[in-house]
Amino acid sequence: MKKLSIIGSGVLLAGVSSWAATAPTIWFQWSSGVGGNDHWYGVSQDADTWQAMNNLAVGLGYNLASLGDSNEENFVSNLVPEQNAWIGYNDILVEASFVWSDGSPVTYFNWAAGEPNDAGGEDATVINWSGVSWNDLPHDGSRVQAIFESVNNPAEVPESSHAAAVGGLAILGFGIWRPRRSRA
Ligand SMILES: [Ca+2]
Ligand SMILES: [Ca+2]
Repeated sequence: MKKLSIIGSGVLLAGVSSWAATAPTIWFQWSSGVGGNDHWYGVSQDADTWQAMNNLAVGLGYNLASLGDSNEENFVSNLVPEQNAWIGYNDILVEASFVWSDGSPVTYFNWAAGEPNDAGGEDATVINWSGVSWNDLPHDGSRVQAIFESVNNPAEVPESSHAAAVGGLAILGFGIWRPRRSRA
């Protein structure tokens, strides 16, 4: 009996530890050459709550994706084929009044039949629900991957930071070099 309960907690812990709000490692530009807005989009590596994903995005200087029309949704949907994923659309502040977390005007939505239903209190939105529609889910309960959107490519290191990093390495190299010389 005791052994069984230990195995049970081990499984539970393994499950919990797999949730993490993680930044994308690859970003894709929806280029103006194909009718896009030149913004960059990326998918979280792991699944977590809408709230955790939104906090991560804001902390890193971008946002959960906001979708202005079906073309933008098609582009984003193809980054996570057939998987539910968070976007910025939410009614956390005022029930039944959905807004984009990045402040974009609401010009488009694509709810599945019967959604949003706020079932038991649902204030955040996933895409690719039952095909390619949207569903509202609990923003601090359900855990899926998230799609982020950034005006600039977050993977690119700004020139000023790059110069500072190179300068720092040069100083470090000099500091290591000198003691060796003085001992010789
Ligand atoms: Ca709601
Ligand atoms: Ca729902």
